[in-house]
Amino acid sequence: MALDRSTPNDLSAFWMPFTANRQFKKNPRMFVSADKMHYKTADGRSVLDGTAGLWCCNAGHNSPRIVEAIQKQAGELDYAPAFQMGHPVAFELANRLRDMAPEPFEHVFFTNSGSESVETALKIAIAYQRAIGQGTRTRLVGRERGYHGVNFGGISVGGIVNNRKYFGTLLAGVDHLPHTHIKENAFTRGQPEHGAHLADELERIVALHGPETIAAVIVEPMAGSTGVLLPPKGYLQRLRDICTKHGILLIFDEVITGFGRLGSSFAAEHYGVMPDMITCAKGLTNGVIPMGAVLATKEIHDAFMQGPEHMIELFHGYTYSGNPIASAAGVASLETYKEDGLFERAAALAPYWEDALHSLKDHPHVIDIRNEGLIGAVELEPIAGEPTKRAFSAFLDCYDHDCLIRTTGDIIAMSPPLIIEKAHIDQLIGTLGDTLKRID
Ligand code: PXG
Repeated sequence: MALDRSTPNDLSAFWMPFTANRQFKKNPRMFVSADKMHYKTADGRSVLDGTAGLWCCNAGHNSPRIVEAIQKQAGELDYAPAFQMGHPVAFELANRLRDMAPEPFEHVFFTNSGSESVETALKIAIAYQRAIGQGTRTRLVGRERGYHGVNFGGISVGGIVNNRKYFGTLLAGVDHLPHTHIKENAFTRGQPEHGAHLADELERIVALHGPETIAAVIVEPMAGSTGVLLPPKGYLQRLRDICTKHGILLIFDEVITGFGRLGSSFAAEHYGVMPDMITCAKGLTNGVIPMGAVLATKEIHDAFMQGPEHMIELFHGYTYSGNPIASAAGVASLETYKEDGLFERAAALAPYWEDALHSLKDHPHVIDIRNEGLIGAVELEPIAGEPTKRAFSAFLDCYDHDCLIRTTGDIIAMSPPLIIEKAHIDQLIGTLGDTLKRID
């Protein structure tokens, strides 16, 4: 008998991630299938995906090359040991990723998520400094309102209070830059004018501890999770210059901004500022199979390639690093992005997206609108004494009207698949506009 997937009868066992579990289980919102720009709900509605899942399904859903590649790989080589053994697909994906990435990135370390990519990059940074005789460099610098996943390294360098305060002492030796979200920039289209000087705070941290204690700075070039906070013009270059001056590695966490979201392969290319490492995940496999990666320069990689050849050079890795099926999904995803010209498509649609978003300026509750590439945020005035409630109401109302959006605090964030059509943009923004008029 066919399994009826539409009506699970017991929701209690699954402790859902980053979810209001009790609220959800009283009024479940279930997706049972997806194709291209739409999810199908358990009650048969078609919901427009305004978020590419969780910023990951850049090629849309049920993308044929990816589906086929996974099916084929599962029947050919399902799993191979990841340590001291190889298989061709992981090497192929690493090569394709290198070819797609900006020039300095020649080496790829595979992980299974954005969080693991962050832990991996932080560990490589500290170990690299030690390998080049800079073993006193163990401090890490993150940024307020930064999101770098949910593992201990990531929440330590991250700057989201609720993700940190419940979980004990975290990593020692971490400092935070100020975030770049300043009021003067409200309603800016694209990169804001004000705030490059906020990068100079790094000089203050360097002066406080001494440059010889700092291994790396990690930032999202554009902070996605905390509500689409854009880098002010000149900010990233200033960070780069200060890091270079003091021998500090710069890591861009591109888990969201990678794979076309801003209209180019990575934000590093989009903003024309090169870090020393890039972390990525999500769009690497179109979100279909868990996988992440760290891209490193030749300089970083080669620093480890010393000592006896039979010795492991980096004591780090995961059972599923470069998993065959994930690698096959990755190869097919990168092929799809390239063959279908999706990064160029995102860049071409960005002005239409920007105009549509900013048409919401005079709608009720709206206090700021931000955009870059195919990312958009609409910030709402919080209800006094009840933060997050207004945006959550907007999320529920949009869902009831067949559109999926995301919220963080009182900010609505949207990041549609790069295959979106203008008519879908009209529907998404039109629905959100109606929602803003309906909610309290
Ligand atoms: N770094 C960045 C910049 C991210 O955005 C992670 C690391 C962690 O990735 P994993 O794969 O471990 O979840 C992320 C993830 C949202 C949202 O709604 C954002 C993320 C995940 C889920 C929801 O903004 N970002």
